[in-house]
Amino acid sequence: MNDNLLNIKLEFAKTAVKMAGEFLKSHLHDELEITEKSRFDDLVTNLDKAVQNQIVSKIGERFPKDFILAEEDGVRHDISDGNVWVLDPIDGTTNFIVQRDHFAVMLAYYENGVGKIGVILDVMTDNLYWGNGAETFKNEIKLSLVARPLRQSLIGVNSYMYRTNAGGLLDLSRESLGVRMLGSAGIEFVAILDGKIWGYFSNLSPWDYAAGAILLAPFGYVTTQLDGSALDFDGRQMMMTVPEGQLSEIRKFIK
Ligand code: 2AM
Ligand code: CA
Ligand code: CA
Ligand code: CA
Repeated sequence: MNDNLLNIKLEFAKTAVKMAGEFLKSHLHDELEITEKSRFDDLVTNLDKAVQNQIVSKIGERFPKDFILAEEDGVRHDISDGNVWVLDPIDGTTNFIVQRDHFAVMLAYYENGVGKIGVILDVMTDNLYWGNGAETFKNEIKLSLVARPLRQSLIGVNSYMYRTNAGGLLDLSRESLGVRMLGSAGIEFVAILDGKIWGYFSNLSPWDYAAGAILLAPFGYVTTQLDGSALDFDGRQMMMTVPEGQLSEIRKFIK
């Protein structure tokens, strides 16, 4: 696709995500309708669905031939087939419900499985992270990032994987300064971009990592399964986002 149309789509994505953030902030003190999905700790609110519906309608109006893969209500399309928007309307729903903080709106755009646009909004700080896979910006500032050695870093982990040493994560963590668990994949990805954590290990669905993978790519980060193979952008999988240059260190522990 030509660059001009991609730029139009990038601006569209930034605007749609920013409007979703304003919408959420304007409803921050509403009483939420909370529904259980697979379990008591897998929740969705009326506002997750409202944001998804708003962004899905906007994509449909503006780019009617494009497809959508989104978390709620079974909006599914194969990432490898054509122009696909990937949406997580509220990432960190539990944080949203309990803390009213540390949640994100995430939108990505892929063409035949190749990441072209990633946008993550940290709603309560108003920081918008966006990029095209070659460059990443935080608001108007172009980011640069050089990963520290693991022994001088913190790592973001999924609590279940950490306590069960899934894939060797507990062993790897002993080579770091410690672990952090933020409760939102999006907030973990932007914490890497801000240099606060070195990498992230979790068990995620495609809408959880689609935007973050694109935003980290310019800095030599890879987002893969624990064994280094490609994520399938289909079901939930154990994954990692780590500096490619340090893979040999990681391989001593993560399998
Ligand atoms: P979500 O809030 O959009 O569901 C921490 O729980 C992170 O893992 C969040 O980014 C959350 O995204 C994601 N996650 C993925 N699958 C989940 C599940 N079944 N239950 C809770 N969180 C899940
Ligand atoms: Ca969810
Ligand atoms: Ca999510
Ligand atoms: Ca979500």
